[in-house]
Amino acid sequence: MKLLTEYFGELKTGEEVIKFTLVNKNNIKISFLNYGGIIQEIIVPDRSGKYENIVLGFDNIRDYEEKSPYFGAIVGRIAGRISKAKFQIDGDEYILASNNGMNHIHGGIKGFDKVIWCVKEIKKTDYLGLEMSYISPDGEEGFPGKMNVKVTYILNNNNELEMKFSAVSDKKTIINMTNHSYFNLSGNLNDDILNHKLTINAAKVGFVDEETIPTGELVDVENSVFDFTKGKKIGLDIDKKAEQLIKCGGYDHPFVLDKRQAFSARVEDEKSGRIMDVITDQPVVVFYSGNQLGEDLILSENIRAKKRIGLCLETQDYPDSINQESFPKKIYNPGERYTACTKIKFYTDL
Ligand code: G6D
Repeated sequence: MKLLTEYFGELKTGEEVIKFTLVNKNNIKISFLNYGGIIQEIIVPDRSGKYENIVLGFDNIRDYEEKSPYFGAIVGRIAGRISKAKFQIDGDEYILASNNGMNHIHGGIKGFDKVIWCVKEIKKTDYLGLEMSYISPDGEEGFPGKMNVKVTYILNNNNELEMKFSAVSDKKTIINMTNHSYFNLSGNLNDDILNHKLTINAAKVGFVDEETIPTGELVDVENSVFDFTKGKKIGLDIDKKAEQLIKCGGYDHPFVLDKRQAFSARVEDEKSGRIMDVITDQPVVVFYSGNQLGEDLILSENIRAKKRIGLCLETQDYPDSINQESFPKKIYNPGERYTACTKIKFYTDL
């Protein structure tokens, strides 16, 4: 087990960005930045033992600052969209940044993805980790309450990455965090994700409107383009003339997870043999098929991005729940701790 640190660059503010790399006994390597708590690289083997990167990212800080569609980032205070960029708690209205049309997305102009996190290294015999902490001031991005936030990343020798989120505020508030990594198991982006076989253990999917705001409808997936219960290639139905897929240019939907299953989602790449299992304590996963990725982005290793070159499985609470009558909503009282945990296991089909 090794924990390496190296200088990665400087923000425009002059703040230093450090890259932390965790290496386990099987030589699985995961790199993180103190900027945005970003997962910058995940290096895992294919069935023949070839180690390659399986997440989208940049190799310089300026691109992360200026061009990133949340590559690998911690997202918060609220993952997803808040309709009309406002919400109420006990009759008080809170106005957020409208940074996605009329709506708010992913914590605002300077969400958790764009702050410097304080990093504490964790070194144990059978795992390594990083404890990242940030104090979000009262009113930051329009959200109430001074909030102590902590994200702990753990890499163990079972080739599992565990992500634990925790936050406590001194005022009544809302919080719903996730990690926004884009995965591509082909390795070094050799292929897009359309041949990846995806399983999502979810019987219902949330429909969205033309601004990708939930309509409040939770619809059975059975025999629909949203049915991933038995595993299917992402490319099988993605371009079908289904109204919801046309609206989002692919998948960009919240799936309500069936908690009785051993895993929440599984991604398999037949060609490389790589598999990843996602297990979460959160009720929802947003599957986003990288519909808006474009060829304007030059990624690490000088690879040009393209539509659907990466997929996101954003585990979280119900999106926009504070504004959705039909969704369970959670308002945190002062001192009440928010927690969320998602584990990703990397292995091959050998
Ligand atoms: C698009 O709608 C999608 C979001 O879900 C995603 O997080 C973002 O691109 C990066 O807006």
